[in-house]
Amino acid sequence: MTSLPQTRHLATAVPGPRSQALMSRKQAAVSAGVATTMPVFARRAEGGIVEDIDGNRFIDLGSGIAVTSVGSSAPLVVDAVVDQVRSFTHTCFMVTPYESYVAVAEQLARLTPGDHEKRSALFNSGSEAVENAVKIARAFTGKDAIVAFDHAYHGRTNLTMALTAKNMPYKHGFGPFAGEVYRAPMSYPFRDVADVDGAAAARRAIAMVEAQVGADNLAAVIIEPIQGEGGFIVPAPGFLADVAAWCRANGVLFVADEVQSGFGRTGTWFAIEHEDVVPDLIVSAKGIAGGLPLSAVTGRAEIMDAVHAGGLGGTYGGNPLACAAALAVIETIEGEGYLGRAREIESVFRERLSKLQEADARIGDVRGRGAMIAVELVDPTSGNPDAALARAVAAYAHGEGVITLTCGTWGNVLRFLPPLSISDALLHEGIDVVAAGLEAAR
Ligand code: PLZ
Repeated sequence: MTSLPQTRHLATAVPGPRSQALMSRKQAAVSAGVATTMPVFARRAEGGIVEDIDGNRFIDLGSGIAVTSVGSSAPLVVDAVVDQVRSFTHTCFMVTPYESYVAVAEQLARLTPGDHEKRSALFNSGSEAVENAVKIARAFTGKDAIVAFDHAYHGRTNLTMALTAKNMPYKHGFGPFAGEVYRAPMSYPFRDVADVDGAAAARRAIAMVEAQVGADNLAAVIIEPIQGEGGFIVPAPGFLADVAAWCRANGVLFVADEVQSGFGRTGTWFAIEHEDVVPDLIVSAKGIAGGLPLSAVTGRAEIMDAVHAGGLGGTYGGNPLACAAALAVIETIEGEGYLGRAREIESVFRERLSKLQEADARIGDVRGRGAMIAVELVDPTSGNPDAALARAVAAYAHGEGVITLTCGTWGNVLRFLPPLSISDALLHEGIDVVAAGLEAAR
């Protein structure tokens, strides 16, 4: 197959006629509960480009929500999966195990923070891995309660909906939710008053947990080191370390949900490394397998081994195609120097977005790390979230051939999650379009 031209190209209006026709078929066949960000259907994707069925080529600033970090159909991933699919597609690791699952667990032990002995268990989705992290934490500690944070997103299954903060669209009408889940205040530098630094925000969260839950009842605290769906919120320096230290001192497990922030996206393998914190359990998914469904819980050996034999598993968890892909993703990230590339992408965004911010009071905040960067859009006079502006800029970008996503508790954050395989030229062009969208919305 010839490679996909790495250029933005509008062959038709967006959406084009083929996508419009497919959208009607979708409406007649797919649940209305499954909505799409973009009005177009994909045909191919590679590097920094997604091509639709009408021949439009979009600059990809989304990576399918932080999944195709090494690019879609990255060569090593394609080869590894093709080789595997010819050998066997599935045996079930719980029935007839295979080497690649073990090899992925070995790689996770090497790449996750901390030099203690580790074990992993593999699953299919981020939500499923988060659920299993909770199971493991409860089995090890013999305690029930779990603390999650304001603005958290941990998934759409029943237990992970309980952990997720935002009602619409994730929870609305779907209760009752799993019990023994408590919520603590997050460190949110842009919206916290000035004297709430990381240490103060940690004291605030810990005080709430001590008063309303109690360490003796608390199995684990789960947190995204950089919140994803909640608005790319980077907690103030020291917040994560102080919360983790309190957990350690009180027999509570510290669980890092790195489903979105992990696997090289922020310029380190895991975002928590920026804060020098070693979690007890760490959850990976999304970018781990280049688009094949795979997730993992990795943690201290004594915690992971506290579960009785047969207590963890699932038909497809650690599927051989997904494991082959994950090993190829790791090889690609290391071979291509993609951790460094993520940091370069951060500099490009920071420079451009900070310049835009200087001239535009609607850009309240520019934040994030590596190839996980966002702008929070506000009403310049009140500072209130401006979701309509975020929607308008995203819609403008979509129409001009750039895939952008929004996020945030109030929907007012434009987030950028390009594949690490994108070129600087495409990044700049994508940012140009976003800037034009901001101007058009004035
Ligand atoms: N934890 C931190 O970001 C998935 C969700 C998109 P799954 N985020 C994208 C949507 O609208 O469903 C996510 C995450 C964090 C857990 C999850 C859940 O991962 O693979 O979607 O189950």
